[in-house]
Amino acid sequence: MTARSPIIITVHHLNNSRSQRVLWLLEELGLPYEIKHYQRDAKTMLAPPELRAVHPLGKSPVITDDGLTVAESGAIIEYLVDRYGAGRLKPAADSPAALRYRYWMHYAEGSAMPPLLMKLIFNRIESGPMPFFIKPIAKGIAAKVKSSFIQPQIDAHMNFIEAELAASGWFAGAEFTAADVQMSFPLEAAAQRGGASAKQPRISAFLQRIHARPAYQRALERGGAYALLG
Ligand SMILES: N[C@@H](CCC(=O)N[C@@H](CS)C(=O)NCC(=O)O)C(=O)O
Repeated sequence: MTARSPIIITVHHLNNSRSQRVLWLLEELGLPYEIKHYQRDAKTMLAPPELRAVHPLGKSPVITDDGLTVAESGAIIEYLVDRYGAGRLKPAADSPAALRYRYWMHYAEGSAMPPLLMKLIFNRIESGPMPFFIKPIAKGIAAKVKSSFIQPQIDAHMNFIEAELAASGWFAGAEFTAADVQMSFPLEAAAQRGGASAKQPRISAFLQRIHARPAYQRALERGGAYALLG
């Protein structure tokens, strides 16, 4: 009988990014892992080219494990929970919470993040360098797009999420699951970009609860500073 090789999951971790939630999940599951750190370019905020050697898109998070490379936060989270969770952090397959789990796992990146990303881009257009004679026009267009389209979209999502949290305070059923880990990033980004407000006390309470979890704290210690872009 040959001994099973020990698990060595490598998280290719970009500073101030979505990969923080993968570290958090690994801490929640108590799995051994190593971190390979990558720093954003200070000017463009893009990932360094080395990350493209791991995965062609060069985005974070991406993990390598047992000869596999897994990209895309939702796919990584589902892979880790399904392969190593032994039933933890996931509702039972035939329970009503299972569909909610799947829904939020997709919704986070598929629906919640696009308007938040647009807000980040348009904030940067407003504040970025440009010739003085274009600045008033560019700022006017950015402000108009934000107020007429982006912010109403974000408000609709935040109000929807606020209502959905009413049942238990968690996204998929009565218990904390990996869907809460996946949903943490859009809510942290919204809090940073002025999307979640005092009008959404359940979202604020959710963020406070997750930030107080020992596993979340340990992930911060291992991952280093985590300040989302505004
Ligand atoms: N939907 C993807 C998004 C990946 C993504 O855009 N990651 C950002 C970090 S939060 C990134 O790598 N940005 C740097 C770049 O695009 O160069 C996921 O959830 O994994």
